[in-house]
Amino acid sequence: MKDIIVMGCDGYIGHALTLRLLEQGYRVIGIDDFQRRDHVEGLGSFSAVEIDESYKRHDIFNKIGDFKFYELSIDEVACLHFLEKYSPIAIVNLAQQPSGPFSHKSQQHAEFTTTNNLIGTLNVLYYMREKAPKSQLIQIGSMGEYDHSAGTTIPEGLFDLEMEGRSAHNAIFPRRPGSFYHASKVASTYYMEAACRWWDLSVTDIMQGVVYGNWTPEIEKYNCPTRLDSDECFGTVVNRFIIQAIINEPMTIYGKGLQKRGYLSVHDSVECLMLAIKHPPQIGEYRTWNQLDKTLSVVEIAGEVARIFMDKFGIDAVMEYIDPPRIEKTDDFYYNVVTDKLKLLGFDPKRTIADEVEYIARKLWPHRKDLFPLSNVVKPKITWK
Ligand code: USQ
Repeated sequence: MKDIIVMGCDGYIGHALTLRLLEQGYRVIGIDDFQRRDHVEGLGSFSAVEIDESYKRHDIFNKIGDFKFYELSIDEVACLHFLEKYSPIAIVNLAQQPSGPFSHKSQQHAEFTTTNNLIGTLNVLYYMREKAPKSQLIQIGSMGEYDHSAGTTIPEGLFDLEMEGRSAHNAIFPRRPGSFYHASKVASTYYMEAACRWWDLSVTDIMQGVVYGNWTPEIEKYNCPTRLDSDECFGTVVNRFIIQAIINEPMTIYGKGLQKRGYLSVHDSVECLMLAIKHPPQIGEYRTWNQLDKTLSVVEIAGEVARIFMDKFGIDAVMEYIDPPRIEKTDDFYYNVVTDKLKLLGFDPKRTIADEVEYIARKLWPHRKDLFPLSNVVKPKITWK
């Protein structure tokens, strides 16, 4: 049986990945400190889709396959070193604090994000060097490490730089993080690339776009949903707009809403991670994939959510343009991302925004009254200033 360590197995993507891995016969060694549950509760929010307590999830996992769980924070020194009895073919790091707005809430939040994410990365790298040098690290980086509005095509991580008639091969494409959270991802990139050169480790650094949705076949089969947040920190924009429409709040478009990002469903995100597990890098290789399905502006997303609500349910989802709480370009800009590597491995996205809007709305509409308290948390209050 092949072992996979999933760091952050209780999170939004980690839960869905754990289900798929168990379903496909991998042994999953799950690690989590439940910080996502705590942080969302600390904001006065909750998952719009009701999720099981962790012990109940673990019961389900153990019925599907072989699941071991360790309650651990990834920034605890040498947190992984006792895992000697396992021989992971991959370690998937989904345990980073994932929110830009959360990292800008206060200096303490910026410090927490930096410590959790960077010391966490260092811990995995040292664990691999000592105990699992032939394993691969699959790190969830972010498309937001790059300058979204750079005005040039964004390659997959590395590119050839030409200056004054000379060229440098495999340079790391310039970074310009959009938040302290994204800056922690940028720093992780440099730590990992260096560790591959120094210690012959293997890393797939995934520059992932914004993830949305709630459906995977395993979630449906085992009736074991992943979370769906809508607060300003942990709700990503598509999920927020769906919940805002359900609770009769306007969809909050930041600034002009013309800013573009890459998007993909949680189903397709998990599918990409499975491709990384099944197609590992060479020993000593640091590689980057740009992981997204479609590029869209915020206004296009709001339009798509409104269209489905009107066509399928006859509901008028309202849009509101508000002062941008973040420092980001919200005008139109050139945004072209190379996404060849996953396509070459057969990545074939399955779930669209329209699919997920309809699926989530059908599921939540009968209980919408229980979601009304979320109107207290869907308006943005945190700013970058
Ligand atoms: N936005 C709105 N209205 C809202 C919420 C967001 O207009 O109510 C806008 C934001 O200003 C931004 C875009 O929608 O331009 C995406 O925002 P988001 O909150 O959905 O996503 P973001 O903060 O970029 O972060 C999310 C995940 C993060 C991941 C990142 C990928 O939280 O973990 O790294 O997506 S990326 O955006 O490509 O950097």
